[in-house]
Amino acid sequence: SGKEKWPKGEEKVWRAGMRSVDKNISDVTRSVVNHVQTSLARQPYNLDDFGAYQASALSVRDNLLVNWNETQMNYTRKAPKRAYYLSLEFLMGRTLDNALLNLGLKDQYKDGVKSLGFNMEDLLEKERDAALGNGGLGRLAACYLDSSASQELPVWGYGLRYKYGIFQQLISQDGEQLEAPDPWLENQNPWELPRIDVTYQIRFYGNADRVTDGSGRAIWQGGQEVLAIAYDVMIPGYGTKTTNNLRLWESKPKRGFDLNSFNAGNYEGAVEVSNSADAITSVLYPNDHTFWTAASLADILRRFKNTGKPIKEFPDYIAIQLNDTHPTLAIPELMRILIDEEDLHWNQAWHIVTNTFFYTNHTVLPEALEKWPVPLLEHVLPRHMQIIYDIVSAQSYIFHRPKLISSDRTCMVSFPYVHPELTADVAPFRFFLQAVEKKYPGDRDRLARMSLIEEGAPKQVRMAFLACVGSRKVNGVAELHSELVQTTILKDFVDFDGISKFGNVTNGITPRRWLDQCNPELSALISKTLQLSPGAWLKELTKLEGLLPYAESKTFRAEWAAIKQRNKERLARHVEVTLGLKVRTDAMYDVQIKRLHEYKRQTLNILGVIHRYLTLKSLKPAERAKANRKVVFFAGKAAPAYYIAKLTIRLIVNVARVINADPETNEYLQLYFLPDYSVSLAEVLIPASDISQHISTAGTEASGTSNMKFCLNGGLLLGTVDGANIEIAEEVGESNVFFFGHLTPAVEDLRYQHVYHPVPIEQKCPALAQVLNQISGGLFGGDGVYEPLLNTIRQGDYYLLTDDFDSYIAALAMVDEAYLDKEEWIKKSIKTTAKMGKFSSDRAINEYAESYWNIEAIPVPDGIVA
Ligand code: GLS
Repeated sequence: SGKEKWPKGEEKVWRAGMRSVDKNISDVTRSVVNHVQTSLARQPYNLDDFGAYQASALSVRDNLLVNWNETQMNYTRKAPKRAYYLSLEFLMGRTLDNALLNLGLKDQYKDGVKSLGFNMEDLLEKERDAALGNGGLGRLAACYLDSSASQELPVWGYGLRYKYGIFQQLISQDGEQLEAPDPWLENQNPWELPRIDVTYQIRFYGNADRVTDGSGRAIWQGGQEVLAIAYDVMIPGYGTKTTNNLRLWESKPKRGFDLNSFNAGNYEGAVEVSNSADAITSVLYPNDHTFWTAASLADILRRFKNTGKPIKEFPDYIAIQLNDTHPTLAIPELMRILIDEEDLHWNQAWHIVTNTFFYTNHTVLPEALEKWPVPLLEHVLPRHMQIIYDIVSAQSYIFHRPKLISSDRTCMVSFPYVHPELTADVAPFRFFLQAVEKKYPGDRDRLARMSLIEEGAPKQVRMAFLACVGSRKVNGVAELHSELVQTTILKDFVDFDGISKFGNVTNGITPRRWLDQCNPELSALISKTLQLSPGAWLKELTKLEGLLPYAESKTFRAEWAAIKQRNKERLARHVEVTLGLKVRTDAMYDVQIKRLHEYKRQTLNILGVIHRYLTLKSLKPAERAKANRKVVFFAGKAAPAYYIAKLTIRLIVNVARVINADPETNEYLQLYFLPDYSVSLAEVLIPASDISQHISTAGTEASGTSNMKFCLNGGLLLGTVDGANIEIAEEVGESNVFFFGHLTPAVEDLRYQHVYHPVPIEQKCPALAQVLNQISGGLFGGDGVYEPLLNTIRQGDYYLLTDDFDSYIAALAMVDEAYLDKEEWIKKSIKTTAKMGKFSSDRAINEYAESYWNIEAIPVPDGIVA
């Protein structure tokens, strides 16, 4: 009505937007206004930032949909080989800014919403993170989707549509982590499309009866069925029309099924049996796991069948990547489909399976290797358990008669697969035992070690072994890690299968989100300096090397440093707005952000901070005034049942209280624990960092990916010789990283010494002893609450803090010294960014595409795909 106010923007723009014929209004503005009216059914005069975000998102989605449709049509028409990335986690973060960047529409939308009275930066903040994962593994999956689409590769992701993202972390008055649910879909999610037309029925429980014709087939019936419904998330490539798909499955009860048992977002239940890193999903929910792997396979098979190709060509057209062992049941599931539904011979099915799957291992920590109890699997998935037993025996059969399987799929040799013993639980093992026995006579240990099924009460299926034997290739995620996979957890399989099955693909990160989006000023400076469009180097990241000569230019260094400074100010503003705390910006920013875990050694960091504090306190004021000013940031979540990790958070928070309130020292040292770490928080923290810490006990961090993000943004690295730190140092040069600590080969012996020849800490590491005594003595309060944490160091010290503390302190001192020479420091920073090209996820995904999946880019032609 004429009396309504139009507080946002100009009335005439809104009115023009409502009349589709008005030529004076941009398409973007019109489309946003249109969504306000029709999709949101709201009026401009009471539209808030959230509404404007929603309307903008829906409008951007329209653009994505057009490209998405064309991409899918193009794939259907060309029917190329495709790859599918099966992952229980996709840590997507926010979408709007990324979609705008990839579509090349950032400026148009910025102007469009501005003409309606809104500021795009405020709207971006209204989006909730899609946090369907724990940490690096889930974020890696998200980076790989971005790179696949950007490289125009026919890759789809498959995952689970959790109703709850990872818990929201709150910090209580006394510094304890509290967990609150994250019902991220509460406000509707504009980025997904429900596909009620794409559903599958997935069976659980019931009975599997073998058919007695020697074919290995079975009939699985009874039990219960659940419905899987597809939700599609569009994944736009950067600077290309290609828009791939991430298909997430939602479960729906079919006839009164107890939905609660499918609530994968129920983290409280999920963590009960686990205290390992990133372990929420490693909990034993075979129903959850199978539900989505089964739905994904059914979907993949249906698409394949639509091409009209014969089933034996399945591996010529499909590659399936298992992101860790979580989706491993896809292996027996595909066997089941091929044998029971497609009537294939067992050995034909096995041949197809072992040429279709690829397995990436993401950790060698024994406690994180999945094992599922046999009785549970037998109950929930009786047919799958049967097949796993069959795989054990078939492995031995193939092993005995390798010639029977021809590598040429077109003339597959079919041998009769007769297994009179198959119904007997353990009988199939005989074959396996015989096979191993034959190759390694008398080596009973090896035999027990290699079995897919671990003896014990109950017996357990070793999922990593199943993934390994069922896959064509197995890889680790950084050079050191891949070597450890081959020489430790899967060593026997390397001996058995040969080394050629094993490889390495060092992880990568997408420079679109992790440089251009999170650090727009630096990105602009790089484009200007290289005299390239952003697209020219963001898609060919090794071009950053062109920055090297500019490290010698004083003006360039000044610009570089000024951007770092403004990023610190942006972070300080963020902390002030969200926590009400004032952070100084005239200091070095030292950041450690990752899941809380003993192996990642946040404890080492906080003990180092206390050591620094005690040292500062002991100095005379004149001496203290020479100290390097430093602000230390921590962020990260602890698994809700991981007692020691939660205690570490509590210690950090309480040390921060004491240190920040100490007028003698707080000019020189401040400490912050930022709650509720997320992708979006990382985007603010990383560009502000001068130095970041990646200080895992050598051999424990498979790769790490935040190390790459910091270095790409010109933050230097303080770390151990572990994971991808090693390859980063190889690229940027050892003089530009700060390494300390014992090396991987020493770890085993050091642990042995701790157990059998313990030396008192006072003697071994007096500086550390002093720190521990201060904590015990109550300097940070707690009334003895930290003793269990301190005892992990005093007794056993599995993560080798007493061994590495002194060299850690020495490395910190080197960092301080280096930072005092500002010009040299900036040079290091520039050189580091310049040499990070290798760590683009584009490189990594191309390695998977070429060396593993054998797929090619399928560009979407200009014009409409017919
Ligand atoms: C992880 C590793 O712990 C990380 O080192 C690695 O960077 C990441 C991606 O490969 O995978 N493994 C895991 O279980 N969670 C991870 O983040």
